[in-house]
Amino acid sequence: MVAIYNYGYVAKLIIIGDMGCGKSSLLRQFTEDTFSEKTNHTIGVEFGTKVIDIDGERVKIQAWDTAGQEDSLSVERFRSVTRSYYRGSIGTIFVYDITNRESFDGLDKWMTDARQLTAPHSIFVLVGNKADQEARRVVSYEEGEAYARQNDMLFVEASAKTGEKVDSTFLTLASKIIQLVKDGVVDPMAPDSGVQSKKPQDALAAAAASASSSAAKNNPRAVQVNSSNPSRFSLGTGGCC
Ligand SMILES: Nc1nc2c(ncn2[C@@H]2O[C@H](COP(=O)(O)OP(=O)(O)O)[C@@H](O)[C@H]2O)c(=O)[nH]1
Ligand SMILES: [Mg+2]
Repeated sequence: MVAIYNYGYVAKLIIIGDMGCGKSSLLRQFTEDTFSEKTNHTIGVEFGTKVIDIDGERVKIQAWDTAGQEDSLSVERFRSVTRSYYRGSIGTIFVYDITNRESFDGLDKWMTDARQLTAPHSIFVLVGNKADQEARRVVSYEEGEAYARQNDMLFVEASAKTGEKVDSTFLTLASKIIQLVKDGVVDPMAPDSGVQSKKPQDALAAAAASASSSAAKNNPRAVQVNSSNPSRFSLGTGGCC
């Protein structure tokens, strides 16, 4: 039986960065259009989802929101927990706080894991959050942009508070992901690719392919006979088709 979904693809993302830079707030602004001055610390890993329309496709974004701890012991413990989430993601959103220099300096440690553990074609986005706090800014736009350029990332300054550039960041990322699928770089039928097709026609094609390969495995003679007797195709026709 083929399940019917109201979206064609599920794309898995991971959101990383130091504690307090606004990861959970960005995700909540995207999924629920809300912002709170007081947020609870994320414990472990949580996730949010939203279905969006992009380039003629309905895509369910499933974003893993991680807990970034401040002290080095927790960072180490936490990093080992999140490592497993990188593997199944197709996009990584790195967040820093434009009013907090340490959160910007901390990007390198997140980058190390992300580079090692994500697929080579995985898309990286750098978000300088809290753009509404211009008076408290300590990291310039140019610094953020340069870091993104050096590390082959998209770059945006956003505000989870006002919603500025939040939806557009997720939409741009989703659009790049769908392009990877359309270009054949990512296989949406491979379980760990970070994008899964939920289209009935893809499920049917996969089921048919697996049925024919298991039929061939169960009955190797049938394959042998056919392939060693090509002339049977011309029987009765007097020629070849
Ligand atoms: N002014 C402002 N505050 C923000 C913004 N994003 C998050 N915050 C605040 O920053 C604090 C930490 O946010 P949170 O989402 O929990 O950060 P996380 O630890 O990275 O998940 C909270 O008090 C939020 O209200 C933003 O864009 N602008
Ligand atoms: Mg959080």
